[in-house]
Amino acid sequence: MGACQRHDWTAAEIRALHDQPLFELIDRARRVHSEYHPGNQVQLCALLSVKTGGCPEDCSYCAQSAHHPTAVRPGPMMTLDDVLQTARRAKAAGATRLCMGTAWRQIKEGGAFERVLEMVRGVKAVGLETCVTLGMLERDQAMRLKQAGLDTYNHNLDTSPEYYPSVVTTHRYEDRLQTIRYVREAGISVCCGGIIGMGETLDDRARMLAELAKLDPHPESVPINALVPVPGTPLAGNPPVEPLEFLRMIATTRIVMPRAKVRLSAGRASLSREMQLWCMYAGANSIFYGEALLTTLNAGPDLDAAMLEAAGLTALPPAC
Ligand code: SAM
Ligand code: DTB
Ligand code: SF4
Repeated sequence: MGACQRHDWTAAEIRALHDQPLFELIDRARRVHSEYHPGNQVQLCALLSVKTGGCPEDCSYCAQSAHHPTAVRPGPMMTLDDVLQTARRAKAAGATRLCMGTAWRQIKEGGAFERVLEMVRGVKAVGLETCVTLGMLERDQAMRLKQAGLDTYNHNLDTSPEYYPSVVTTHRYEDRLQTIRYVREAGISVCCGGIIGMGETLDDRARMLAELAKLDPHPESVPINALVPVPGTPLAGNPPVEPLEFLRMIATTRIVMPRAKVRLSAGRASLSREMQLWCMYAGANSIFYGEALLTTLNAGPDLDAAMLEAAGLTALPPAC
């Protein structure tokens, strides 16, 4: 069990894991997965953009940045009623968690944050785990989210510290880490991962995993996103991520952070269902479940339910 929370993984070690012959990588990841996550269960998380577009940040992958001429138009914040209706529908469709996102640089005090707190209380009362992703926050805001019943906060490191400034210039890697510290201190579980396919090297991917593994404890969930190239963003023309690279990244994440839920996240819809199942075999045990991600399409619950059934996988019950 000593290896279950190693925080001193070097990028070179991770790179060596990642680059080993594929079947050896998959075998090792599968052994870790079976030991720490027996039972063929997959967490089904619904995702909802409660405040879309017009974000002041310049993240070069993002459809919602006001810096990029994308098709996304800034919209008003959703009403509590509409969110609760979505939550009830997501629950009926089989989701166990609702993750609510806002296109904010950071949380600001005022009506919008108060409404998010109501959303957290309301979604919890519907019987779903709650997760929000609201950008940067302060210590007391994390405390207030915790008091409202928030289970998890998503805030990704997204890439390596070295590559981050090539992707985002309006905030720093250190800002991301500080937010994660506040979330942890408030006793909220941490969902933190990244994106592949933004032009980073394999060493950057390894360094990102090393940064994630430095977090003590490891993040409770680690979303691995493949870039969804959004027209109008600077990364719109990036070549698609090779499915086998997605698989290697998932397997490596599983080995480095054995206890984490590894989420096969954005980009999943462009994988065949066989490749999605290989990713689950090699360590993914969580997916976004529903018609849409934030501004782009997801695989859809009907296809997903059929895929899970075909493989004898079942939904992980909610922890709350
Ligand atoms: N504004 C908040 C923030 O940046 O943390 C929350 C919303 S932001 C859209 C959440 C995460 O979605 C990002 O950190 C990134 O990992 C992921 N994401 C956004 N656009 C993406 C894209 N086009 N492809 C893959 N992942 C993406
Ligand atoms: C995460 O790591 N991926 C999700 C969630 N956390 C908030 C977002 C994916 C967004 C994909 C692009 C879009 O739909 O705009
Ligand atoms: Fe998109 Fe979040 Fe960056 Fe804003 S802070 S541009 S919503 S990823």
